[in-house]
Amino acid sequence: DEKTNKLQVSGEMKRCYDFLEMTSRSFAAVIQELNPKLRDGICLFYLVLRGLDTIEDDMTIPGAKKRHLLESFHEIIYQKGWTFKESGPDEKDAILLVEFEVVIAEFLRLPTEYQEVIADITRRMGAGMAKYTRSRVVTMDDYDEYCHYVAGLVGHGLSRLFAVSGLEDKSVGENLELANSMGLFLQKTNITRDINEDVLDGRCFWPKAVWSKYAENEEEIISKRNRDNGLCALNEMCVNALSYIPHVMDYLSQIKEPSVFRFCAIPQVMAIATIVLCFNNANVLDDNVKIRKGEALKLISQATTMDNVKRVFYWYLVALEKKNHPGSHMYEEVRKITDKAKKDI
Ligand code: PS7
Ligand code: MN
Ligand code: MN
Ligand code: MN
Ligand code: MN
Ligand code: MN
Repeated sequence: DEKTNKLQVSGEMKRCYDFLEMTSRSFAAVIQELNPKLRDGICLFYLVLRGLDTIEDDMTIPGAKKRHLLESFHEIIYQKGWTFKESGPDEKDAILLVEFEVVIAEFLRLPTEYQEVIADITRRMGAGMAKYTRSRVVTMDDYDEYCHYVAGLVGHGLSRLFAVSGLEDKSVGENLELANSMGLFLQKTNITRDINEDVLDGRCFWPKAVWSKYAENEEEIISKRNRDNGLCALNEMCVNALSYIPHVMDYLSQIKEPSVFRFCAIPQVMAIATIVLCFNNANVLDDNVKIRKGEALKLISQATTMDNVKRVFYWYLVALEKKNHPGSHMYEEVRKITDKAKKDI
C-alpha cells in the first residue's frame, strides 16, 4: 500500500545518500544542503557519473568491454535491476556498482526532464571516455577536450538542472561556455595536483605538449633529478588552469538561489586555494599536496555570497603574486592573470 511504498522509497534514496558519503570526498555535504527541488536529482546525477568514472578508472576491465560499458551506460541507467560485480578489488568505489540497482530505481523515480539531462550528459561523457581509452592527451586541444568530457559536461548538466528546477534563470542552462569553464577549472586543478599519484599509477593527464618540453617521458616529470624542469612544467599547468578565473567569476555572478550558490562556489574556492598552493611547489611532484583541514573549513564558511567569494579569490591572487618571482618561468604569464583578475574583482 501507499505507506509501505513511501517507506520503501525513502529507504532506497537513503541508501543513495550512504553511497554519496562513501564515494565523494568533497561533494557529500554540499549536495545534502541543496534546495529539496534539486537535492535528490543532483545526488543521483553524482552517483551515475561516479559509477561511469569507476568503470573508466578500472584497469582490470579489458579495453573492448570497457568501451562498450562506457558507451552504453546512458541506457544501463534505465535497466531496472542492473548491477556490476566485476570491478577490480582495488576500486574503492566498486560497492556502488555492486548495488547499482538502487541508484537506477531512484533515477527512474525522478521527473522526466531531470532524467533526460542526466542521460544526455552520461551518453556524451561515456562516449568521450571511450575515445580516450584509445588515445592519450597529447595536444592542448586534447587536454581541453578530455576535460570537457569528464568535467565541462558536468557543468553543462548541472546548469541545465538548475534551470529546469526553476530555481535559476533559463539563461543559466543556455550559456554553457561559462558552465564548461567551471568544470575545467576544477578538473585541471585536480589533474595538476594529482601528477605524482597518476604517474605512479601508470597514467598521465598532463598534455604531452607541455611535459615533452621538459622531460623524455612521464616518469621523468616527477623525477628528483629533473626537478627544475619539472617545476617549469608544473607552472605551465598552473597558468593554464588559472586562465579560467574570469569565467568562474562570471558564472557565479548569475547564480541567485543561496544553496545553489554555495554548491557551485565551494568547489571553486577550494580549487583556487589548491592551485595557488601547487604553483612553483616541488612537493606536488613528490606526493599529494592538500590544503589544510582548517583552511578548507574556513573556505566553506566563506563561500556564501558573491562579495565574499570575490574577497577569497582576491586574497589568493595576492598570495600567488607573492609566490611569483621576476625572472622565474611563467612570471609574465602569471602577472597578466593576477593583474587582470584583481582589476576585474
Ligand atoms: C554531479 C556534482 C557547478 C556549474 C563523479 C562539479 C571524476 C573534478 O580524481 O572526485 O576521481 O578523485 O575529486 C559531480 C560546474 C564526475 C565538475 C570528474 C559529478 C562544476 C565524473 C567536477 C562528479 C562541475 C568524472 C570530481 C569534475 O572530482 O575526482 C556532480 C558547475 C563526477 C563539476 C570526474 C571530477 C569530479 C570532477 P577524482 P574528484
Ligand atoms: Mn578526489
Ligand atoms: Mn576517471
Ligand atoms: Mn576518478
Ligand atoms: Mn585525480
Ligand atoms: Mn582519484
